[in-house]
Amino acid sequence: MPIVLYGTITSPPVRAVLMTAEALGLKLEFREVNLVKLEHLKPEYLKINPQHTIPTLDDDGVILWDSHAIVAYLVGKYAKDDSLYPKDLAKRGLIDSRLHFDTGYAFAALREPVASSFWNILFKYLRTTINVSNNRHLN
Ligand SMILES: N[C@@H](CCC(=O)N[C@@H](CS)C(=O)NCC(=O)O)C(=O)O
Repeated sequence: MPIVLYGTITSPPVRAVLMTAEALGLKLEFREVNLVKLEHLKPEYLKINPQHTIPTLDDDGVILWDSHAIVAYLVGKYAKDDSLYPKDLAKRGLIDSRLHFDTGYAFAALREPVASSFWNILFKYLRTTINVSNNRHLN
């Protein structure tokens, strides 16, 4: 069974998973989820990830989302040694603190302005498209 990663290449959390897979020498089957086409809100995607975020991993039925959980899982399962995610609790604690900093502060700070302008642009586009198609009979 291939290890399947759902996402889109421009997403920073998806790239974190791709970089981790590369560091591990792991081949992933990439399945595009296009946010602009709202593919992350389709029922079949919501069935595997009700939080409708990317990335989502499917490793032979083990389904995980949130890039931080995914990278820790991949390293725990497939790394040949513990250099990327040490068993030593002090070293691991330092890595965990950085991962949580990313979740709580770094990516959160990036996500808010990007998400709000993304949705603004999308809704403007949808409104224009709907107006154009509603008014088509007037032309
Ligand atoms: N903490 C999550 C953040 C994932 C996230 O917010 N991804 C964005 C794309 S970069 C997304 O899926 N946005 C669509 C949505 O939230 O509906 C992770 O690290 O995986």
